[in-house]
Amino acid sequence: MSNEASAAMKRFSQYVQSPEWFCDFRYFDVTGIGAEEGVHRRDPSSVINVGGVYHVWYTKSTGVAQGFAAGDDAKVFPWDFSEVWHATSTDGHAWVEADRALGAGEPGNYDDRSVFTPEILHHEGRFYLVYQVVASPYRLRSKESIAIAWADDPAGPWTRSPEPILRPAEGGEWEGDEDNHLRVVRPGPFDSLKVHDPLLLPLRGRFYLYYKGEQMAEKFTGGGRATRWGVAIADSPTGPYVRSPLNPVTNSGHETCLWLHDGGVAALLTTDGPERNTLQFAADGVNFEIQAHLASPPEAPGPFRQEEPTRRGLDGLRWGLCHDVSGPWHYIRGFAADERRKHLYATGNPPELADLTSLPPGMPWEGAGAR
Ligand code: AAL
Repeated sequence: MSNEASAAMKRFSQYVQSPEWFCDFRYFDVTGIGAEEGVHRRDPSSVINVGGVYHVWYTKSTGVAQGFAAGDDAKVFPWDFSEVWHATSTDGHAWVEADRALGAGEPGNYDDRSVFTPEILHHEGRFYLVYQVVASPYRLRSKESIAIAWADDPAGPWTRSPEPILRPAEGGEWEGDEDNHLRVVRPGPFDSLKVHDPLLLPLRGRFYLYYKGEQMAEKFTGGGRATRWGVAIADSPTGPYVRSPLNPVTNSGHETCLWLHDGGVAALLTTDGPERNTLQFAADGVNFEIQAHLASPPEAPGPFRQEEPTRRGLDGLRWGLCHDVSGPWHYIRGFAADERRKHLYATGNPPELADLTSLPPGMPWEGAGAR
C-alpha cells in the first residue's frame, strides 16, 4: 500500500477480505417458548442436538419488573426471581417446554434470589450448565457471580457447585453507603461488579469460561455501555478458574456468543462498544481479531452448536435462538444467517435460503413470522 493511500484504505488492507464471514440475518417466530403474556423467556443458551433432538436452556420468570425503588421484595428486573428452564424440539421451530432445570437456591445460599442466563456444554457424556446467580437482597450494588451445575441427562437431575465458580474481581471500593452503583472511590477492574453471560468451551485440553464483565461505576462509551468480555481458564469444568492476565479479551460486546472454530474460538459481539456487531476470531482463544462487520445481528444469540469445531466462518452461526425484549414480555425467537446477498453477487442468481445451509427442516423461512 503506497504512503499516498488514505487512512481508510491503509486500514482496509489490514482487514480480512474473505466474504466467508459475511452474512445478513433473518428472524422467525417459534412456538412453545415464544411470546406469552405475563411470562419472560430470554437469554437462550446455544442449541445442542442430542440423539436427534434439539435442546435449549433459558431464563424464565413471571410478573412485571418494578425497578429498585420498589423495595427489597419487589421484582427489580425481568431476570429477577428467575429460574432456568429447558425446552426440546425436533425441528428447531416447534418447542416443548420440558422441565425446570434449576430454581433459586435455599435461603441464605449464593443463589437464593435468582438463577438466569444459562449456557450449555455437552462434554464427554456429561452436561454442564453455567449460569448467573444473585443473592437476596437484589440492589444496585449487588455483586453477581457465575455458578455451574452438571447432569448425566439433559433432563437432569442437576448437581450444583457448592460455591460460585467465578465471582466479581476484587479491587473496587464504593464511596459512601448509599445504594448507588455509580459512586466509587476506585472502580476496580472491568469485572468488579458483575460477572455475567458465562459460556464454557473445551479448548486444548483445558476449559475456557468466557463471561461479560460489568464494572463498579460503569461508564457509557461512544459505542454504548462499557461492557467487555473476559475469560477464566481451568483444568476441569468445575474449576478452579483463573482469569487470563490479558483480560478483558474484548473491548465490546454484551451477551456472549462463541464457538470452537478451526483450532481457536469464533465470537459474535453485539449491542455495546466500538466493535459491536462484529464477528471475531482468536486462534488462541484470547487474542480476538475482527473478521466482519454485520448489520442487525440477533440479540442474546444462542446458535446451534455443531458437534465438531467449525471450519468455515459462518458454520457456527447457521441458525439458533435469540431474544426479543422490545415489548413488555420478553420472548425467544429464531434467527438464521442469510448468505443470499453474496451468492447473488457471485452468481447473479439468488438461491433459496434453505439451499445455502444445513438448516433443520420445517422452518417457515418464507412464511408468516419470517422477516
Ligand atoms: C442480559 C445479560 C445478563 C444480564 C441481563 C440478564 O441480556 O447480559 O442476563 O444480567 O441482561
